Amino acid sequence: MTGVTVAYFDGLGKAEVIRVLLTYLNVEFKDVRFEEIPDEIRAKCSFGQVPYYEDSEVGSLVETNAIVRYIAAKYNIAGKDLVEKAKIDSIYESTDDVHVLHYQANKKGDEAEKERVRTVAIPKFFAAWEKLLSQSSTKFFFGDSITLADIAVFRVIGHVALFGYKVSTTPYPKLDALVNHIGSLPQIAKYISARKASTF
Ligand SMILES: N[C@@H](CCC(=O)N[C@@H](CS)C(=O)NCC(=O)O)C(=O)O
Repeated sequence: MTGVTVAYFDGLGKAEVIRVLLTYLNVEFKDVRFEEIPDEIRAKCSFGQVPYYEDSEVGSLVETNAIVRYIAAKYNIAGKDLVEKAKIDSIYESTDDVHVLHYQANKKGDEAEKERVRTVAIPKFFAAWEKLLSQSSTKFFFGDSITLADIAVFRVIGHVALFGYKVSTTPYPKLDALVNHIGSLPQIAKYISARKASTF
């Protein structure tokens, strides 16, 4: 087993955080996409679900958050010590909350609920991230380089914006600067501009 593979449905969904993370890290990966989970991939998915990840070290790995934590740890962007790791993990989980908020609101299809998510629920997370960034002496959540926290926040803001939850970062200057910084990294800018439209 050589190289890195990410396998998922042909959309952003749960795999996109993994793809964006690997892109940031300049890790080349085979981006396998399908309409139905192929039998040979399902057979390697312990719980019958994707995203599916593999590399020569871990072999097969499933569960989005486990994959993300593994990659972040492997490439040293998970935090420098126990406390920083926990804080980064906490921010990562908050991005999952935002992902779930937009997903559930769209699934429910209730316009008032969508409006509440767009104007109240998501901005609360933006304000919280801004506050955390304000406590940092750098433009990143922790230390003087990008960690999983920065990438995960960048990813989810761009992700929900594609599905009806475009919330401006302008009122949050540190968050705005972070998102612009990551978005202008050559590998990320290239990936985002080439990313094909997705319905989920
Ligand atoms: N907790 C899992 C959930 C994975 C999951 O629900 N995957 C869905 C797609 S988003 C799936 O594989 N559905 C197809 C199936 O269950 O057959 C994770 O985060 O990876």
